[in-house]
Amino acid sequence: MDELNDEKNSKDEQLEAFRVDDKGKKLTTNQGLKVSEDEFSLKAGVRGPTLMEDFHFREKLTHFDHERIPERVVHARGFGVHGEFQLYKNMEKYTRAKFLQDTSKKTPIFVRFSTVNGARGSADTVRDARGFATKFYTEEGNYDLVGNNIPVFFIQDAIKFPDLVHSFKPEPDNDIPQASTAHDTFWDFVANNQESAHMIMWIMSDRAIPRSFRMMEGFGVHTFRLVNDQGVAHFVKFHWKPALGTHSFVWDEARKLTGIDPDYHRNDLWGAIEKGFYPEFELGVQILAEEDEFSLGFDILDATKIWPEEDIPVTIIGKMTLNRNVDNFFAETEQAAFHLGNVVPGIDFTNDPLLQGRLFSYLDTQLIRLGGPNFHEIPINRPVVPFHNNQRDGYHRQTINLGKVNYHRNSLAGNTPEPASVEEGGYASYQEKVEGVKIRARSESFSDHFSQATLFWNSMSPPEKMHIIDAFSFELEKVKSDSVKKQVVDMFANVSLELATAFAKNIGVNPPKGGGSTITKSSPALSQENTTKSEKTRKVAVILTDGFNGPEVKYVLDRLVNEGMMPEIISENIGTVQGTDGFNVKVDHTFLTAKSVLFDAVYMIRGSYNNKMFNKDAAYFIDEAFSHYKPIGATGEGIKWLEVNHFVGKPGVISETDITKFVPEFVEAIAAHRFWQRMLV
Ligand code: HDE
Repeated sequence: MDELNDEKNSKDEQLEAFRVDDKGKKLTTNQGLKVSEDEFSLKAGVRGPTLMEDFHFREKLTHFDHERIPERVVHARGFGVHGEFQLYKNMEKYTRAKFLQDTSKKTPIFVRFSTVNGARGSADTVRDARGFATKFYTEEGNYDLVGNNIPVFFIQDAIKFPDLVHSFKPEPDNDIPQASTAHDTFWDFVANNQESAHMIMWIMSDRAIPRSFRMMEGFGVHTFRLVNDQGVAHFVKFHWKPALGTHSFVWDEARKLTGIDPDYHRNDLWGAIEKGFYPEFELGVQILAEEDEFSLGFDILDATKIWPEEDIPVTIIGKMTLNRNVDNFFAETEQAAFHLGNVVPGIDFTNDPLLQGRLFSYLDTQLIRLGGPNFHEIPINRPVVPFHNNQRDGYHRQTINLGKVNYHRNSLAGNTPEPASVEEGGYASYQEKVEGVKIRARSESFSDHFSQATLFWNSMSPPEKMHIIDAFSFELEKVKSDSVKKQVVDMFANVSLELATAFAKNIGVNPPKGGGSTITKSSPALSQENTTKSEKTRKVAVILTDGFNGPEVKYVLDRLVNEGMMPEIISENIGTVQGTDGFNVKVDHTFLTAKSVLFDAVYMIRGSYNNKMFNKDAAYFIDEAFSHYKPIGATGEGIKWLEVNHFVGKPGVISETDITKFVPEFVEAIAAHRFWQRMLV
C-alpha cells in the first residue's frame, strides 16, 4: 500500500484500503455484533424507562454526540477534490524536488478550495479571498502549497493575524454579520493598519467574487526558495493559472446566489467533475536570482507585494487536473490538514515574517481541530511513501510500531531509523547566512503601503474600476461609525483620488483634502479583461414551451453540447416538452427552482403566450440576466418575445432566424461572457 506505483494513482490506491461500502450488509455495532433491532431502545416494559444496559443505544447516541469537530478558525467553509499533477518542464536547474524534475510522472494531489471568513455552513459566493490549498503526494513525501486566489495579504507580520481575523469575523457582541467584511470592526482595522491597502483593493475587486473555483488564479503569496543539487538557491513565487481563465460574478448576482444556492461553488465544481469537465490549472513560477534580491524596488519578503508579471514573467512548468470527487466529505475534505512546513528537498522558505508565523500556526491548529498529534495517519493526510521515526503514542495512534527501540541514537536497532544523507534524499535546510540584533520592529523596506495598491487600480478596465467603487460604497454604507468611514476615505486617497472621491460621495463623506498618487505604472496581467475567455462549460438556460420548432432546437442544443456548454431546459412543468417533428426534450427545471443567476447565458425559444404566469417569470428571468450583462439568444418565436420586450439590437442579444448563423454568433457571445456596454445603454 505504501509503495509508489507509476501507472496508477498511488493516493487513490492507498485510499482504497480505507473505503467501506455498507450497502447490502447487515447492521452491526462498532464491535461487529449484528444488531436485531435499531428502532426501539431497550425498555422495562413497552411504556417503561430505557435501560442502562442498552449498549447499542448508548454506542449509537454517544457516537452521534461526538460527530462534530471544531471548524477551522479561518477557511472553515471549503470543498476538496482529487487530481493529478503533470510536469511539463524539468526544473532541475533550479530545484532538487523530484516531482519537479521527472516529466514522465504524475503526482497525485488533493486540493481544498475555501472562503476565509464565513462559518462552515456559510454561503459560497460571498465577497472574500478564496483559499487554494494543494497537497502534492510526492515520492519524497507530502508537499503542501497553501495559497489563496489573491497574490498578496492584509498584513506583513503573522503576529497581527489574530487581530485581523477578529476584526473581519462577526462582531463579538451580537455575532453579526456572517461571512462579510461590511462592518465597523473590519474597516476600523483597515484604516489603522494601512499595510492592508493593496489587499483591500483586491478584496473590493471582482477577484473576491469568483464565478467558480475552476475560474480563479491561485498564488503561493510568499516568496519561497528553490534549491538545486549544487545547493544554489533562487527566489520563487508560485502561481496557478486556470485553463478557463479568471472570471467573476457581478455583485448583485453573487449576493442573490447566497440565498438561491448557498452551495453554488460546491455544486459547480462537483458537477463539472461528474460531467467529465475536469478543471485544469497550470503551475507557473516567477524566479529571481539571489543576487537580485534588492533589485525590484520593494522588499520581496513583504507579502503585501506582487512581482508584476510584465517585469518577471511567469514560466509555466506543469498542469494539475482535478478529476475525482471525494467519496466522503468529512473523511477527506474536513479532515485534510495542510501545513506550509510540509516541504520536500529543493523547496525552502524565506524570512517573510508572515510565512515564518504560518510555519508555526498550521501544525498547531490541527492539534485542537483533529484532536491530537496523529492526524498525519488519517488516510487523506498520509504520504504515499512510508514514514519511520521514533514518535510514539498520542490520541488515536494507528501504527503498530514493532520492537522496543523508540529513541535515537541507539545500538539495539543498529541506530535505526537513521537520518538520510542529502544524497539519499534527506532534507537539509538552505544555509542562509543570518545575522541581526533581536528586535521587534517593521523593516523600513516594508513601509510603502500604497504604490502597488495604485498599480492595481491603474491596471483595471473601466467596468472593473466601477465595480471597485461600488464595492467600497457598499461596504462602507454598512459601517456605522462616521469616523471610520472618514479614515477609510483619507487612507484610499493615497491610492487614488479618483477612487476615494467617488466612494466618499456615495457614502456621504466629504471628499479627501490631500492624497493622490504619482504612480502611473500599470500591469495588464492584473485585469480580468485580459484573461482567457471561453464558452466551455458555461451553463445556458434554455426557455422552452410546447410547440417549438423541433429540428431547429435540436440543431442548436446539439451544437451547444458538442462545443462544451451545459444547456438546461426550463419549461412550465417537469416532464417533457414537445416540439414539432416528434422532437421532445426532457425538462430540467421550472421557474420555481431555476433563477437567472444560476446560468451564464439564456436561450429563449418560444414564449407561451397563453400562460401569463410563465411569461411573467420569463420576463423577470431575462431582465435579470440582461442586467447582469449576460448573453441572451433567441430563435423562432423567442425573437418575437424579445422584440416585444425591447431587447433586440442591444449588445450581447443575438436574435437570428437563420440558425446556422445564430449558433456561431451565440457561442461567441457566450465566450465573451459579459456585455459591459450595457452599462451605457
Ligand atoms: Fe492561513 N491559516 N494563515 N493563510 N490558510 C489556516 O490552518 C494563518 C494565510 C490559508 O484548506 C489555518 O488548518 C496565519 C495566507 C488556506 O485546510 C490556520 C496566517 C494565506 C487555509 C492559518 C495566515 C493563507 C488556511 C486554519 C498569517 C495564503 C485553508 C485552519 C501569517 C497564502 C487550508 C488550518 C485548508 C488555514 C493560519 C495567512 C492560506 C489557523 C497565522 C497569507 C488556503 O493555521
